[in-house]
Amino acid sequence: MSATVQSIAVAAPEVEQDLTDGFHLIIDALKLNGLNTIYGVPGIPITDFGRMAQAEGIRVLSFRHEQAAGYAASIAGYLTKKPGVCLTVSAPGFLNGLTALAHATTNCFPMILISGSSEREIVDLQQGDYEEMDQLAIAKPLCKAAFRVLHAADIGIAVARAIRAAVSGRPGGVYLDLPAKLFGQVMDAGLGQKSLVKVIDAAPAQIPGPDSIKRALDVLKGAKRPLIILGKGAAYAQADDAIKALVETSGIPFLPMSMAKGLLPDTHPQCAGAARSTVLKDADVVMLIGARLNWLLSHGKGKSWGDTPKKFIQIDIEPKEMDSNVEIVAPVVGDIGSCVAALLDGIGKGWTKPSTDWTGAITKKRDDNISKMAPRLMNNNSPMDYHGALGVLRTIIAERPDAMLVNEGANTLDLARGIIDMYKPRKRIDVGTWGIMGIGMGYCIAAAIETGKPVLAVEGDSAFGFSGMEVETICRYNLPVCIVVFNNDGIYRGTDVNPTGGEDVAPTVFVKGARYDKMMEAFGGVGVNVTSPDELKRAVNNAMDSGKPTLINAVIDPAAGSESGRIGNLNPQSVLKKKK
Ligand code: ADP
Ligand code: TPW
Ligand code: MG
Repeated sequence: MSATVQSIAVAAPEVEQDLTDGFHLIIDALKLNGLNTIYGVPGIPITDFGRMAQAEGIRVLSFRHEQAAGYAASIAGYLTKKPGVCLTVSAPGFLNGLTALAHATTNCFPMILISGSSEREIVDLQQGDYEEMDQLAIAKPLCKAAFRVLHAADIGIAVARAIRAAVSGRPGGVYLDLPAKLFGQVMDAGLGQKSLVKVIDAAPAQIPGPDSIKRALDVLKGAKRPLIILGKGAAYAQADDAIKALVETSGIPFLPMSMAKGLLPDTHPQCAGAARSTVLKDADVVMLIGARLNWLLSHGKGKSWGDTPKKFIQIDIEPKEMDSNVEIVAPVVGDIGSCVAALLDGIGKGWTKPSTDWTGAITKKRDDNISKMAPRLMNNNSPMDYHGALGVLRTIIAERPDAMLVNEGANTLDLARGIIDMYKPRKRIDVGTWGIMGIGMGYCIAAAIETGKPVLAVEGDSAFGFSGMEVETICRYNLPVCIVVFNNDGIYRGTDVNPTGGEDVAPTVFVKGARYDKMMEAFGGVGVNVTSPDELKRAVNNAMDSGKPTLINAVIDPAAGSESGRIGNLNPQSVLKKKK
């Protein structure tokens, strides 16, 4: 009897074919490749996709704006070496996410922007679909690669290509265009499963040529005043032990770029961070490790590099980076782990450390600068100046070196970078290559999610405003994020006046005495208003101990900042301006 029943049950599936669809295949492809977190904003045509992804165990974090979700994905890529995934709706959602995709590409962070889109036949005939836009064409010039998938059977390959493009070679942003109909397309489940690709060795080691290593070592050996500059590429590479060994074995002073701070502690005896202008001027050989000679290093020439002739050695995975601004006498092309290991190998044999004339001069300069700054960091002025407030945060990070530090603003950025020492790799994340405002809350969210560590965000009041609505997201997911808003009533300073005497305030000025802390309270988080460094210290420590979402409105003297922070030299000003 039971056999008869069974045979009927067995026969049935042969008739009713086992099916899968685009929704499931995309989810399966992401999961198969260890992409388990999505940052995005729901809507047509990806609402159900987000729901189903959550149901299948992917962490789906819903933001208030795609740009913040995109920035979160970009920094997730930086922190994990796996592409961060951002999911958006078509046209406007896509465009909102696109800024972050371009940012990821510019900063060499791996990221995949997945956007729903309209059907080709309507877009190409420009028939005016709901949120119609030729997204693929628009994305292409702004990212490393862009792909569109029209058939469910191609999803596996498309996701694999996107992952490889994002993480191999110089990392960057990839756009994946998914037209609405793709999600519902069905196919045989077995064939679907077979079509998925688990990417093997997505970012293969790139071994430098032995000649390039020998050339670099010869140049280094001929140096009297060598310097190593560590960039965020070195931090990204996660070759921390090899880099430490190279720096310490060679005895060469090092200068960390902003996000490379902490790769070796800023308090390391060889750290030249507090003697930056001296080492740039006086070094005769400079070895760049994962740092480009772009505007952040004055293009490798001009006044800040002084009169001493320089020879540059550059370690980078991107061959085209060599000679981009000045001649590189010893290009070393490869991944940083492999290049640094090879250099270390070569250095072992008969290496002489730099003279104490050079290292001693740097140490003296550094110690002088640090002791000159020390009293300013201890002031307890109210309203606060930047130094008093940052002196407190400097101590807090020294006591909590595992915390993630997010930083944006102008004065708030430049002064925090100089004052707050970092102790561990990849703890400081900031405005990056573009000096972009708006990364703040997205970075906080991704930093908390990806690292599980408490996050301290040091935010200019203007900078904070670009992504401020995401405090709701932070409260909703109950993330251990403490945001300190340096509230100086505006951009750079809150003291500008409208020269016409008209009713409008000056373009750089905000509402005076604004209370950003109330925004946090609106969503159930903790809001605190502080007016002195002592109060600030207490509030931040409370927040970091409790792990509760907290926003501290730190009242800063509106006259304390300077125009454009430390990069006023890049700010064009009319010589024809009327003198007051
Ligand atoms: P910073 O702003 O800190 O000076 P940049 O973003 O200008 O740093 O430079 C980072 C560089 O690191 C880029 O040129 C990029 O190609 C390179 N890079 C990124 N990852 C690696 C890696 N794994 N190996 C070698 N170079 C890398
Ligand atoms: C996307 C231009 C650079 S810095 C800044 C702006 C608007 C804000 C500075 O004020 P803040 O800091 O944050 O209050 P502080 O301490 O000096 O008062 N749009 C984008 N990126 C940039 N960089 C800008 C505008 C800018
Ligand atoms: Mg400000």
